[in-house]
Amino acid sequence: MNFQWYPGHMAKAKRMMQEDIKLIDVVIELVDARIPYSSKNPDIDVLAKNKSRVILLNKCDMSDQRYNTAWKEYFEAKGYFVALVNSKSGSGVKQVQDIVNKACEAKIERDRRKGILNRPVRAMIVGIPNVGKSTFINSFVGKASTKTGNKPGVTKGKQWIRLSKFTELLDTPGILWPKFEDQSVGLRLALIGSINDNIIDTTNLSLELIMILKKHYPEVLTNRYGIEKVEVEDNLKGASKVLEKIALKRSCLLKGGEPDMDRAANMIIDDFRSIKLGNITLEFPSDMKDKAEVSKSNKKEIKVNTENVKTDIIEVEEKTEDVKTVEA
Ligand SMILES: Nc1nc2c(ncn2[C@@H]2O[C@H](COP(=O)(O)OP(=O)(O)OP(=O)(O)O)[C@@H](O)[C@H]2O)c(=O)[nH]1
Ligand SMILES: [Mg+2]
Repeated sequence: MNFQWYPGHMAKAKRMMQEDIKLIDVVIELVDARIPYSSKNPDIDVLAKNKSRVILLNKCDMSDQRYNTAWKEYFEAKGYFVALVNSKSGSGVKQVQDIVNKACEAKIERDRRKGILNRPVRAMIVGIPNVGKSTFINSFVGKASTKTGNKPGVTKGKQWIRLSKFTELLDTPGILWPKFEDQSVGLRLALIGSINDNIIDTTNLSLELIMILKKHYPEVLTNRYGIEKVEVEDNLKGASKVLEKIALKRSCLLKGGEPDMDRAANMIIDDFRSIKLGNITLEFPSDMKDKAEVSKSNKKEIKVNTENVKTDIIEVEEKTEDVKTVEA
């Protein structure tokens, strides 16, 4: 069975963004540098059609430095203005103003010709849940202006923030899209924490992670879990054998001495999320050319705990627009 997570507040947020897009000059989309492809919402391309586009590869402190530049170049080649940022520490955030100015050069010139001087650039900050939109805004603005938190769905309504007389930002709730064509996209989104954990089977999640580690970071399995090169197939069954070995090595055992797969799965996912496995990127620009084929071969069985799905539907608080002025 496939899983999706598109609770009511996301559909509502999308409608709200469709209304606001008229006011916007530039759309700044945050993606997660560990999964730049899977964390890029295809719905934003439709929403932001004909707008200047900026992509920020956020959380670049958690991803593998060796692939950060390759991903930057990948998106630049597609016509986006791109920056690598760590919104938490603020590293790389300063350059974003220059990038926004560059992305809006044509608009500023059009305004100038019409005699409009210094109309602020309006930027909409978009991205999937938990990608770091509010953290980025706080870092960009230089003080806490919007609420953040390490779980998806913290921002529920929209919020305008005036950065300076030249720039206004619109923070938006994180949105996903109604259907993941490629189920590995959903699993990767879950691995980085952008999908509510209680709708996902953690064992399947850990198997996706193990398959990637086995292929691209085998040394991590050896160094952290003492798993030497194992001759197993490159599929779920093979990954499951590796998980079993991890459970045994780490003494994750059930009462009868059997490996406790659930506990081992949770441990490896936590280790990944808390960077105990090191800086890991889960997908690579070089794989993108085969993406169509990969999607076809990746249709997997994924168990879903549907009982909890309903509880994820959270209503958006209908707020009046709240403009905060922050000195730049
Ligand atoms: N390491 C690291 N953590 C980050 C970075 N940016 C954000 N975070 C963390 O990621 C978590 C989510 O950040 P938020 O800013 O609340 O994310 P959001 O995109 O606004 O989330 P929603 O409002 O739920 O859609 C928080 O725990 C942040 O501290 C970053 O660049 N590096
Ligand atoms: Mg937020």
